[in-house]
Amino acid sequence: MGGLRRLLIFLLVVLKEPNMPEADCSCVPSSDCECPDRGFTNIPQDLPRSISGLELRRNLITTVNRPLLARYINLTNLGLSGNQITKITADTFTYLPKLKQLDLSKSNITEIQPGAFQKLPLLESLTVHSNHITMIQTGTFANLSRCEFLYLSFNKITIISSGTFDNLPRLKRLHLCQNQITEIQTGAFANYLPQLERLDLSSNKITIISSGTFENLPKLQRLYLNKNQIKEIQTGAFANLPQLEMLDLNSNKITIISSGTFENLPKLQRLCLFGNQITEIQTGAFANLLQLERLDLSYNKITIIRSATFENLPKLQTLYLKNNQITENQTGAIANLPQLEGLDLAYNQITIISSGTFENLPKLQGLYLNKNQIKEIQTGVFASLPQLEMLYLNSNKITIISSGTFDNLPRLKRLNLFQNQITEIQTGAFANLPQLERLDLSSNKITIISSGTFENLPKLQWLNLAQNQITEIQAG
Ligand SMILES: *[C@@H]1O[C@H](CO)[C@@H](O)[C@H](O)[C@H]1NC(C)=O
Ligand SMILES: *[C@@H]1O[C@H](CO)[C@@H](O)[C@H](O)[C@H]1NC(C)=O
Ligand SMILES: *[C@@H]1O[C@H](CO)[C@@H](O)[C@H](O)[C@H]1NC(C)=O
Ligand SMILES: CC(=O)N[C@H]1CO[C@H](CO)[C@@H](O)[C@@H]1O
Repeated sequence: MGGLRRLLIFLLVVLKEPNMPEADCSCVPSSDCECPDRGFTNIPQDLPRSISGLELRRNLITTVNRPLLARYINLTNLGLSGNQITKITADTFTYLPKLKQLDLSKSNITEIQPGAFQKLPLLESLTVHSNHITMIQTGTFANLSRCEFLYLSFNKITIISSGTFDNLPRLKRLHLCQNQITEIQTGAFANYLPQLERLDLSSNKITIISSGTFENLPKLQRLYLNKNQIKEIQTGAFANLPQLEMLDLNSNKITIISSGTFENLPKLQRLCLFGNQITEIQTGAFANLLQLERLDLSYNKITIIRSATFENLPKLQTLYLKNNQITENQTGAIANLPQLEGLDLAYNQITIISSGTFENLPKLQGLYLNKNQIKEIQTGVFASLPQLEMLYLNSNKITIISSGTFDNLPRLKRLNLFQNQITEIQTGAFANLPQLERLDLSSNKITIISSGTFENLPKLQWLNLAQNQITEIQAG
């Protein structure tokens, strides 16, 4: 090892080009020069011509142009992040035909002239995030036939004109988040982005998604539209995205989910709609999402769940409906979901749980009904939940626990009933819960604990009866 090392050092000395002051950079000829944080105001002109990498991040460089780069024709990596370059003119990089990675982030750039990146046939990654770019002129990214990664986040772009991203045959990721985009022109992404897998448009000011916007993106897997101001999604907006797995529409201003909105998304696994203003979900809105595993509708203004709303979702595992205004249920609204494991209905206005509400949920493990207005639980409501382990009914208005309410829950481990108005627990109410470990009945109005109330709970580890009005505990 030591011998090899000595040989390498010897070679480095031999290979070192003559008369190279190296401007404080640490260089390996034919390889890389590392010159971050050196206070350079210009691109140094005294480094080995043979280098393939030049890292100049966090200097004070204001100008980059063709003559200044002409010396380093073998560069494959050029890092100019964190400088003070304001403008990239046409042909700046045309003497760097081998360039694969170009980083121009955090450099105060306001303008990129069309042609700036032309004649970079091998460029794979172009990083321009965190600048002050307001506009992308058509043709700016033309001829980047090998480009796979294009990062334009954290700029001030307002419009995506049609043609902007035409003809990027290898592009896999396009990041446009944290800009000020209000408008996406028709065809902006439509003309030949055959490899695009990820498109991030989050944290912008988009108000409408027109039909056809995401047409012709045969490989798109993830589409981020969260944190915009989307009010309207036109029919067909997401049509023809055969590979889409994740669609994030969180934190927008959507009020209605029309039927057909998510049609033709055969691979969709995750659909995020939390933090909108949805009051209505039309029947069939989620129809035919055969691969959907996770649907988040929490923090909306939904008042009613119509039956058949969640029909035909054979793979759905988690359904979040918390923090809505659901008062009414229709029998069967959340029934028949063979893979559902988690159902969160907390923080709603539900008053009655009718029998049949949770029918045919053979895999349900967690059911959250806390912070509602539940007064009545009809018998048999929880009767067909063979896998249920957690049942949260706390912070409701339950007055009586009838016998039979929790029958047939062979896996239940945790039952939360605290902060209700329970005065009565009927005999046998907890009689068939062989796996119950935790039972919280605190903050109720229980006065009597009848003998046999907690009989037959072989796994019970923790029972909370604090803050009640218990005056009598019967023997046994
Ligand atoms: C650039 O690379 C080529 C091919 O490896 C080599 O022949 C040429 O000498 C290099 N140019 C410089 C200036 O080092
Ligand atoms: C960025 O450019 C603006 C003018 O466009 C200038 O006022 C500001 O000082 C520059 N910031 C840096 C860090 O160079
Ligand atoms: C670059 O793209 C433009 C416009 O798409 C085209 O006219 C031109 O022929 C291309 N040049 C090269 C070298 O591919
Ligand atoms: C609270 C409430 O509206 N519950 C309803 C649930 O669904 C059944 C059947 O449609 C109604 O009878 C309940 O009134």
